[in-house]
Amino acid sequence: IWNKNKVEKFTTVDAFEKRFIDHVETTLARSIYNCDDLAAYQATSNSVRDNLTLDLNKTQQRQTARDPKRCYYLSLEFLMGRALDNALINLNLNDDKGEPSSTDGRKLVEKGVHDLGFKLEDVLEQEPDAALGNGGLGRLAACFVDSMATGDYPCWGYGLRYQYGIFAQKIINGYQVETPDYWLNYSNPWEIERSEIQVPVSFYGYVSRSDSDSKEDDRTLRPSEWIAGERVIAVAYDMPIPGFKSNTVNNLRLWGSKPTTEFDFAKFNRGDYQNSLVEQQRAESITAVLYPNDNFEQGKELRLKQQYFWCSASLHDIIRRFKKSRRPWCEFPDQVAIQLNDTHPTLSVVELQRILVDLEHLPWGEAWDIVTKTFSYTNHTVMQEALEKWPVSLFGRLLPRHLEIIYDINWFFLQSVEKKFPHDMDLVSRVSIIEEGKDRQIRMAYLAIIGSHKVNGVAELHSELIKTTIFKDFAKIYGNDKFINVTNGITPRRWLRQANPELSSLISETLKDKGDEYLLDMSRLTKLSKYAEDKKFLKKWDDVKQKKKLQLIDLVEKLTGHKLVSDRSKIHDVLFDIQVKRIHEYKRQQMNIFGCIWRYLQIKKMLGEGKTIEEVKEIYPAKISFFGGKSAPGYYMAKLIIKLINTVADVINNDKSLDDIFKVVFIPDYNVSKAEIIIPASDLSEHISTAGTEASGTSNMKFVMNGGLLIGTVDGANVEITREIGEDNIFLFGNLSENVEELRFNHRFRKTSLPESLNEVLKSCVGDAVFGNNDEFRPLVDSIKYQGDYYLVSDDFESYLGAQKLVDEIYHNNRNEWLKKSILSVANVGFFSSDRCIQEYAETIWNIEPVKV
Ligand code: DL6
Repeated sequence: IWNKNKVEKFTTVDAFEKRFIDHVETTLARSIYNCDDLAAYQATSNSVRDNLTLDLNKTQQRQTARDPKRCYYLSLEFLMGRALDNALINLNLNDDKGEPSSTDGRKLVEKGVHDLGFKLEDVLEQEPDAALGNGGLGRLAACFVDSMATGDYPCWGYGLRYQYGIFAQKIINGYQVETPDYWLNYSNPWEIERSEIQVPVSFYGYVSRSDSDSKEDDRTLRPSEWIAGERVIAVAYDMPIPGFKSNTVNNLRLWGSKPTTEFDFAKFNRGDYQNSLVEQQRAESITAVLYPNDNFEQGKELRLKQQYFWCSASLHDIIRRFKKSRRPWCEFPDQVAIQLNDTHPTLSVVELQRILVDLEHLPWGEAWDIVTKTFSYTNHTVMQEALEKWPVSLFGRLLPRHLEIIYDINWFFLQSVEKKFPHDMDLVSRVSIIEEGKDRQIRMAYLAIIGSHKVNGVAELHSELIKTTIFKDFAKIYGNDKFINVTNGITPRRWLRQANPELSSLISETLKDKGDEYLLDMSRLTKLSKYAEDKKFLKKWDDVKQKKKLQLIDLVEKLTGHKLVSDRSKIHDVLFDIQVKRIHEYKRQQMNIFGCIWRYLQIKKMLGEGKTIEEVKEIYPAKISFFGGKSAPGYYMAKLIIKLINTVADVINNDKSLDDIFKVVFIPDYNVSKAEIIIPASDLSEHISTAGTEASGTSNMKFVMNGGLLIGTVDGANVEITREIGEDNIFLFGNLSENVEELRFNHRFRKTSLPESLNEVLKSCVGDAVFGNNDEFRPLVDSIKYQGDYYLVSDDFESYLGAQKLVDEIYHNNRNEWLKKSILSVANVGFFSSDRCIQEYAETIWNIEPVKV
């Protein structure tokens, strides 16, 4: 009976339409006559999800049968964006085995939706972003799960199902105002609630040890019992992750918290309803919100609770799966690889050791050997303020047994260091997991390094820097084998095919690649080089860009309600210069806006000298500078930068004398779905961090993939981008990372003077000057003039202006040269596919292989 009535995937337009109507009438309980765009989105998503779920089940059965080594990617953030369009692109309409079907799933659904009276575009617009991340780290995780499925790797992601994602940003009077992002408002068709998968997670309490166990000398070797004080339940929510042209659908398991069924009946019985519910609300609060900081750690108890909740539930799940195959524990690392996405999941190292020693009764050494062979750790930042530390007091109260285990891990580790470097007691104290002081702290990065067999940075320069700066001592202790580099990547399915269907079709048409195979094998793009001087092709390439620029104009006009350009037919002459990313002093949006101010002041000077607008345009051709990005809510300087950008925009955009030759725009609420419109529209994008501060950057890769040129410092992945696309095709400027220390020293202890250009700009930002705004921006100005200019704006400003001048010249005087650079950049961007990156992780760190049909 089961076989006869097997549920089938839809593989034809008719079958899709039938499935759609079924969902409208049953799942949504609506009539087809009362079906709006939102209902159409939900019915389409549910129909597509049915297909994915069937493939998810098959993938899991296949993997269970073959029992390969699997990898689990633990990330506190997965910045997925919208799911439907991506699912359509990756939709595999093949029924069962073998090669995935060649039918274009997206076209099929588009036709079905159209037959039913809707436009796919409008339907797609209904979906809220799954914004469960802050920025780079979370979006990287989202690209990775796409590539894992595409490469048929047996990998799962584990994260948290926050009810509120990253806040929505409103700009009111030029200031950022945060509003909650309740993304689950209309239910989420992309998740499968597994109410049967419930894992209890404990907190607080004390450690119990029998008398015979409490001997000082061997306490570490004995299991202990943790008598917990609070218990909550982790419930699994699964998101199917389809691969592109693959039969694999992997799983992203997100945990939601809920109370145990134990209820404070006494309080309830007394009529104290409010308090009887407190415990329940406390349990639910664990996964209520995403912490909105990136590159900064705050030691908040709820955050530590989130981390343990997630690590404990995930490990429990991983172990349950491992135990099914009845292998001995020593085979655990042959079956399981766990990647720590930054230090946030480091508690899982301790939790695994606890489970093995306390619950499975393995000897300490044997357990630790298993642990270190299982874990590996990716570092995403060298910024001191982002390195996670937890006060010992807080930690010990929440996780008393884990604190003991950390002490013991530390004790064994420090012994081994002492043995290896007997005369270097300073080294021993420097590498301790416990930072001594008034308020003792646990250094999570040290724990992650000690508990892992591999540690990687995310771009070559970054991986070198961690070995010579923050983890220098560890590089000395462990040697070069443990510290490796895996340069980041991005998925071309979302960032080229989905974000830029126009460019994608031009590429497939030019490469005669009907099946879009280049999205899997990006080396095929190199064939585009031969068209870099072909006039007809240049025209087509340029047409795509202009179309994307108009789409961005539409978006901005819709969001701000203001007309941005008066004559759309002239857009071809206007250079779109874009900087979109989190707002941070190290990313130097302030330098960009100072550059805008400089441009404005120069234009005004020329006009004041009686030059005509045409004459001005010869030197400062038409340009729009776009900014976008969120600041952490408590980051004062970043918020001031947003206000400055909006203040400058206000003055410039309202200055009629400029006759539209220069505009500045702040795009509110930058997120993944807006990025998909913004990035393809760039002529130029800015990646201008102080050298040595940006670990990699990934938007740089996205812009290049869409034919935008970069202006940037020699930092993060800009270095490898330059190598791949050629230094003639990128506008590099500024000091190198090896000079940063000396420059900072000079600012602090010697007098360094500001360049005249910057002086002039800063003067216009204080007091009652044109951008002064009652001296509001004084702290920004002072940080450069009097407080050491930590981010070296003054050292790089002149060379930044120089690079911008070159940009203007080439864009306006030699458009074909510009287009050639753009084509050559796309032709050589293949290295930055996350497929390459995941393959490197799989081969060099995880030691896993694809599981194909
Ligand atoms: O590795 C992904 C991404 C890098 O591209 C960025 O350069 C880096 O800033 C970012 N880091 C974070 C937060 N880091 N921490 N902790 O998002 O990672």
